[in-house]
Amino acid sequence: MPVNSRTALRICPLCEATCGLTLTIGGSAVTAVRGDREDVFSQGFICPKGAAFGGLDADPDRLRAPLVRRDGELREATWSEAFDEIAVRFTAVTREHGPQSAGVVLGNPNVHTMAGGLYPPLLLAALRTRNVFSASTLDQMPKHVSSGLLFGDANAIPVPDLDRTDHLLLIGANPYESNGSLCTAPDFPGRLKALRRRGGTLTVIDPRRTRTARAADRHLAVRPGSDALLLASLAQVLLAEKLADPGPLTDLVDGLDLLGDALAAFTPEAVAPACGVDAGTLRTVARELAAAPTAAVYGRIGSCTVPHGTLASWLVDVLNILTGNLDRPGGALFPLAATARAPRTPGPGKGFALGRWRSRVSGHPEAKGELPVAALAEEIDTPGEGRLRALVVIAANPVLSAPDGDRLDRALADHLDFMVSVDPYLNETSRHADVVLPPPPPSRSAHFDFALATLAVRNQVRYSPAALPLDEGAMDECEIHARLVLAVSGAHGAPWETVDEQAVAAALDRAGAPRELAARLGGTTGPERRLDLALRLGPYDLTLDDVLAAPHGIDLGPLRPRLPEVLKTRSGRVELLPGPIAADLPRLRAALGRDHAPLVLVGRRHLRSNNSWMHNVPALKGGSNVCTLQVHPDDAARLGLVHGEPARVQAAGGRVEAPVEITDSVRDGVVSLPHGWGHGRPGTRLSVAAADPGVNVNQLLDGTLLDPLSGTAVLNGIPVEVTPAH
Ligand SMILES: Nc1nc2c(c(=O)[nH]1)N[C@H]1C(S)=C(S)[C@@H](COP(=O)(O)OP(=O)(O)OC[C@H]3O[C@@H](n4cnc5c(=O)[nH]c(N)nc54)[C@H](O)[C@@H]3O)O[C@H]1N2
Ligand SMILES: Nc1nc2c(c(=O)[nH]1)N[C@H]1C(S)=C(S)[C@@H](COP(=O)(O)OP(=O)(O)OC[C@H]3O[C@@H](n4cnc5c(=O)[nH]c(N)nc54)[C@H](O)[C@@H]3O)O[C@H]1N2
Ligand code: SF4
Ligand SMILES: [Mo]
Repeated sequence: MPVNSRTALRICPLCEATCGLTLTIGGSAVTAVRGDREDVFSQGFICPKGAAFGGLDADPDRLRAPLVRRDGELREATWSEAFDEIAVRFTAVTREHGPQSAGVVLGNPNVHTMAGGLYPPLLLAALRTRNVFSASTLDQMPKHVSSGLLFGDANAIPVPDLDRTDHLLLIGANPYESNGSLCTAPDFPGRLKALRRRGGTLTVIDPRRTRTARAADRHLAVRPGSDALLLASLAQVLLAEKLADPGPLTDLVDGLDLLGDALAAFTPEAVAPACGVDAGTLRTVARELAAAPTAAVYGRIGSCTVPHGTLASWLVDVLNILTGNLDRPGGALFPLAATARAPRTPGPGKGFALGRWRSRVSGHPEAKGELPVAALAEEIDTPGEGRLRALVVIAANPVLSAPDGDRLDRALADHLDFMVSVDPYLNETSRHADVVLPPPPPSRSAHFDFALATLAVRNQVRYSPAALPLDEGAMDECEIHARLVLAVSGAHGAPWETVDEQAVAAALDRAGAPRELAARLGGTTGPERRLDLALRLGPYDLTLDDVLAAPHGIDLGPLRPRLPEVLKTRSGRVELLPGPIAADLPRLRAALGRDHAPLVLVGRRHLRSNNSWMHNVPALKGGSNVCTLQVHPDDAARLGLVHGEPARVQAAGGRVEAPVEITDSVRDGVVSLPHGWGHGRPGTRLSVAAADPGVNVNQLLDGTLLDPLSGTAVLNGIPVEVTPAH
């Protein structure tokens, strides 16, 4: 290391694996990055995105000052000019048109920043709007709804006990590229290898033979969108062959007696044609699942962003319950994070309600307080009482990440009275904002994983203070969020610290703790004080000082059974066949007899890409490397497609052109394009990404296909037509 260099530790915020990084700092720059071998959780693991961490600091396109629109153009402004503009113009809209004229869009990086963990609830409370949209309805909302219905808590998501299980059934996930999701596990691939080394079995269900599938004992190339049928057949076999044995869970579960009838139609023979997997294999998988000493069923994106996403998510846990694997080591367990509220006394809870209100235009039911992001454009561009006129967008790029981005693009350009983006880039979405508030790069912010620790395969706690001071004129993202809360709620003049102090007081009241505790809190900033409070009120008797004294983290042990204290259903028990699920089963039965489309589209992720961003980091650039249309050789021959030549893909929402990649890693009848590409629109400032832009797969969707229970967009299994493009 050069003499004037030092190192600093920082948890990586770039995916859900939360690896500990060791940054080399030379002067005021990150000059090298490696995995922190002493990190209690990640033990030195790092991937190419983590290695590109310093590229985020170095990016010349990154915004370094707020932008305010003047005479139609976004111009650099001071922070106080930017917040003044919001205070005047945002509140003018809500004063005239009421609270429902305001909306909030929250994107994926909010689960990866301290600000995103601490302030959005305060913003929503200040705005009192029902127009809340997030990446969840492009992602995991089906799992929240299924957990809400089964366990009474939408955030109680069991995670597979990767390090101890004997048998993992992995559905619609490709952790060799994604590094895992709703299952925080640094070096997920290494943990899968260890599973097989200790004699365990890995089965992967995916229409593509992914890197994860290639590392498995068995790969079932399922037809897209049919996982709920497949999983229902596994449950049907367990019930019909009397293999179902919830063990000690039996006394905690309601509705077991009704499940046999509810799933009777879904025999392996009945689902096999729709799933494209033979009945004998399905029976074998079910029997092996029952026979394994311990097993865990885990489903992700491919099982969520499909027409029966909530049913598939529910069936994942039904299988965990029927095999006695829920809440036991080696099965699927509920993590206990250091900032979790202290465990409740077992007994009846408030339960989980769906559809407490509906969206204005299409009448979509809310789920977990959110409306489908696929309906955002119509809420803005459809005239009438209650139209969405003022928008706050935080760390989101729905013009690329959500269905029918062109319609949303026009809606943002033509129909909004006012828009704020909190984003470090002028991208396809933020280019429409009237005010852009840019946060600093991760090296300049402190980090704590409030959300991901509740999904981790091992209980542990780690905190990273900022590795570098803020640049001159920059503002910490926590302060940006706090000032935004003040600006939109008409309290513009107040010091931003009051936002945190009010949050501290409210948290103390909620916990029934004395207000005097506030005076004893450590930390040098408002967010640190709130973290200290959450740790003190949490289940491990920790303080911020304890965590600061352990820079590589504190291991809090393997996951432990704790189902009774998790349950918040009205019955105080697991509700195995909740009403909304039972009511949706006829729709699944109807899918049994339906003809499948001859050609359908699925997505995919690449290790060196991250949703719609990071394509401006030179180490990770390159739409043409990855944004290809994968086609099975038989389909290519039938359709006259040539490897490397462009193909035109046409679907209900529009058409795109992409180069053909002929590969037998996709099953026949399936083509695949990754998402997050399609850069280079006028007014964006992403020069590296724009030079090799790729195409926007979501332009093929019209936004009408949703999983009805969760409002999640159907992004996989889309009927398409493909022709040569020349
Ligand atoms: N077809 C298809 N579409 C998909 C998916 C798919 O599988 N297929 N996946 C979906 C999924 S799972 C998700 S999560 C969504 C993601 O979709 P989004 O959440 O809309 O978008 P991201 O691409 O993650 O972009 C996040 C934005 O956050 C900004 N950002 C980065 N770091 C920070 C930060 O520290 N602070 C702030 N304030 N902003 C930051 C980036 O510049 C970028 O503009 O995409 C979804 N879209
Ligand atoms: N490198 C990288 N890592 C990421 C991200 C990224 O963009 N890049 N994004 C992050 C985010 S926001 C998320 S949510 C996670 C997602 O993490 P994962 O869920 O692991 O995401 P994918 O890698 O897209 O894997 C989904 C798999 O589902 C398959 N699939 C598609 N349709 C179906 C279907 O109908 N049934 C079944 N069984 N499978 C199907 C696809 O072929 C694909 O292999 O990854 C996170 N990590
Ligand atoms: S796996 Fe995820 S958390 Fe780990 S270094 Fe890569 S991007 Fe960062
Ligand atoms: Mo996601």
